[in-house]
Amino acid sequence: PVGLLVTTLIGYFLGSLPFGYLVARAYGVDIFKVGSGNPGATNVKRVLGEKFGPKGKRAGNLVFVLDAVKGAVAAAWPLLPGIVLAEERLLGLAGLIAAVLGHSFSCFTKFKGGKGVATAAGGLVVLMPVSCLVGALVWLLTFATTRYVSLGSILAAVAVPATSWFRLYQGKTSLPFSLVATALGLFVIIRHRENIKRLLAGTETKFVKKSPPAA
Ligand code: NKO
Repeated sequence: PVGLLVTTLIGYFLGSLPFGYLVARAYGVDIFKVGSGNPGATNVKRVLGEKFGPKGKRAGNLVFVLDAVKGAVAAAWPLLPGIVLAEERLLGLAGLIAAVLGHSFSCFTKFKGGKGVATAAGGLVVLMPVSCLVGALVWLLTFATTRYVSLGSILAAVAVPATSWFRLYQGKTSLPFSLVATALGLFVIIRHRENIKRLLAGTETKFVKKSPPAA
């Protein structure tokens, strides 16, 4: 129980680190007030890319890396050799859930936050690499064909638990992993509810490469 408490608190703290907000603020932008209003990598890249060009786009990529790394660290540290916390492997799952909740309800930004995609992906790389790989492929394929980042995230959030349940059926994973994959998937989908409304209404923003102005 002490292990669970410590893992959860550290996970929540790491997840709360508001990298999207901080990186945008370094460029003088309040990310909660522009674009989709989401402090995630997509909106930072969208908004800073428009204002500052390639440098701004790189800032968006940096937010993805930082948000993913905090999820990975929250999930991985309880599993490091030499760290003896009673329930061991399952604690990584608790750390990841706490990190995603921290990311979305950050104690540093008045309990506002992002949609949890990058943070979940970082933790899943560590804890469920196969399901994560399938999710990433679904994300890439969806984005490449539709240019909707949000739809990619939503379908990845279906693919990750689906893969995990299939692996449970194959005897290659255990129930807690499939349950956590399902919880994370549902959470990510619920966080995209405004995107879902826009997708259905046909008003969701596509992530388009700006073509250079005609000569
Ligand atoms: O601003 O509302 P917006 O259009 O920004 O943003 C919607 C977007 C929010 O998410 C992000 C993070 C972008 C990360 C993209 C990398 C995707 C790698 C996919 C790995 C699959 C893991 C899915 C985990 C679900 C449980 O969606």
